[in-house]
Amino acid sequence: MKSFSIGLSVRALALASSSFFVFAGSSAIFAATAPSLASAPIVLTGADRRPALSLDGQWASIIDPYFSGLFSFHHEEKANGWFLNRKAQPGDAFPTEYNFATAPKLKVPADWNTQRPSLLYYEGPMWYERDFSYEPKQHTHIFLHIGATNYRSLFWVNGQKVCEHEGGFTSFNCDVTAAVHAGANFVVAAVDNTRLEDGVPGLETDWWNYGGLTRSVSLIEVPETFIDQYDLHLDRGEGSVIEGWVHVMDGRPGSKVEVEIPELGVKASAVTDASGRAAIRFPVDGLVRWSPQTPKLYKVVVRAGMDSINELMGFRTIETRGTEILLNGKPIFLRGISIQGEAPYRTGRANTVQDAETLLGWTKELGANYVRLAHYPHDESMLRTADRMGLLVWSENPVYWALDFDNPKVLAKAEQQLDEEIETSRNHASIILWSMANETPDTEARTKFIETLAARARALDSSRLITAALLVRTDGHTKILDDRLGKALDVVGANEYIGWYEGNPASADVTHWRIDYQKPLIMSEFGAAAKAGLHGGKDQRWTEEFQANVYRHQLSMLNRIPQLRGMSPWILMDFRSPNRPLAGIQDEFNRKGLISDQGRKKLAFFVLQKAYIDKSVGKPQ
Ligand code: GCB
Repeated sequence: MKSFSIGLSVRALALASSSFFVFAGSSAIFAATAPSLASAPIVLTGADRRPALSLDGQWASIIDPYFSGLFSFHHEEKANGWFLNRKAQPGDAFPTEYNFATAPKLKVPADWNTQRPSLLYYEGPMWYERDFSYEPKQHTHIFLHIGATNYRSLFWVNGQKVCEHEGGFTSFNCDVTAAVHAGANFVVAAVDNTRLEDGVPGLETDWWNYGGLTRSVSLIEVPETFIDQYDLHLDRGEGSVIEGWVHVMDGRPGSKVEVEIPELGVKASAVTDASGRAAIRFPVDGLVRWSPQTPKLYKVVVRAGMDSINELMGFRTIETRGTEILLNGKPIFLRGISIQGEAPYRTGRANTVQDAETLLGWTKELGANYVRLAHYPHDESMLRTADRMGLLVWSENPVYWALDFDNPKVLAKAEQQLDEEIETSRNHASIILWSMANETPDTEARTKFIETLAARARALDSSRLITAALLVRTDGHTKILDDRLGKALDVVGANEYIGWYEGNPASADVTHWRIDYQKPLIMSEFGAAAKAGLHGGKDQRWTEEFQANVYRHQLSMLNRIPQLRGMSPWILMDFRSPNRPLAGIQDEFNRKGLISDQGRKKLAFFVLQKAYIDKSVGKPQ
């Protein structure tokens, strides 16, 4: 059996030059531990469609602010760290100062912050441990699949290090084949949500830094030769042609790959090339194109040797023509809303199908056809639900505000997260836009940094549009969008807060816009804060009336921008943010939601709903 090396993975091939920085950049904390079977984690497209042994549930947990479970008093990495899950023995000549068996539990998947009051503000390392029993089969690879863990993490199985990862919002898979054995096993994770100057995102964000194993964890078993990634989408040309590729890991060149759509009666086959990739292209008759009106999903079976995946996919095209956005060849206006990955009602990180159904259900009720999933890749269940409900999606890389744009290590981290985002979610019909960044400063270093990301996203996926949420300048009553990054984008996004951070609601009436790019424009943010239930005059800040007033003036201003092709006001639901301490009003929540964190709709919800349902805002052309 061929060894399972990073050099063979699709992502790793692209990343070969930068992966050094990812791990080298993680400083001493991520130095190698012994014994180690660690290899770089890989992406498995459609991992959630594979049979899996769930490891969700209660995990033992130990808070370790000084990381003494991994480092000695002279800050050397311990060979007998807590990853050994040692049980003290009678007669031991030394004390064992931890015991996972008696440690308090934390739920997985979940952030730790909302599970215990003492953890609300915790930023630092946390240990997790879980026992599981397993019967490995011959000729299989076993992966530990982690939906997401914020921000850095190390994993050990039966005391052997299996992988490490940086980045809080993407899924990854660690090869644990050599570490798992028949019978009783245990997995230990050390998760550290310390914010880093050279992190992505960096030190400042306007959301809560939820730590932990925030998305589902499972074991996935695949044959020795298996499909790791695939990309199937509708060709933009005439007629209905599905094109893409399937990549087979550890297979011989010339291995057969099959793609079948039973409902359409089509089955296509191809063979892999030297890199393990098989190019796919086949015509389909009678295809119902995926759209918000007809979110048709087809069962798609992808096969290679002993391996097969049952996907559920929609097929549509997305492109621009001048200042228009065309969905399936027809101009569309994106009536949207921004959403943070905050769980409705219970707060904390959203990660269940029910969270997705609530958030996207409200979005549908608003009359929207589109969502901006800010400011990082959301849970897979949001994307599956958007596919099913017929909501178009803007998916975002967490390049937020100010990063250390001159630092090549930071670029490598942003590239790694972008790769993981695209390679994991590239088969969702709902996603039409890859957003590279949000509100970054217009400097040369920033522009070069994000242009590199945009080129990379295009190389990985040429079937979608590239965007970013840009800052705008003000000159008297004119708002100017001339950020140099605009050149690298297919669709320009702009954030503005007229009536909230500047001027009053009526300031929008006298505002003119100068957009220096002949490209479609999405107003990716505007809004105002209100505490649900607080009423007063329309000029009284924090009241529902004030917020609704900002929306009214904004909507009529937006209608005066000829190239506006969409909007995603800020934001669907209130979300936790430590930057928002105003007692009695904010109480550490960003209150710009149209709905409170407890599900209470504010007046502005109905203002926007009316505009969306009446289609009184935005025209496709
Ligand atoms: C912004 C940011 C967003 C903030 C929002 C606000 O421009 O993009 O992350 O939460 O403003 O509420 O200030």
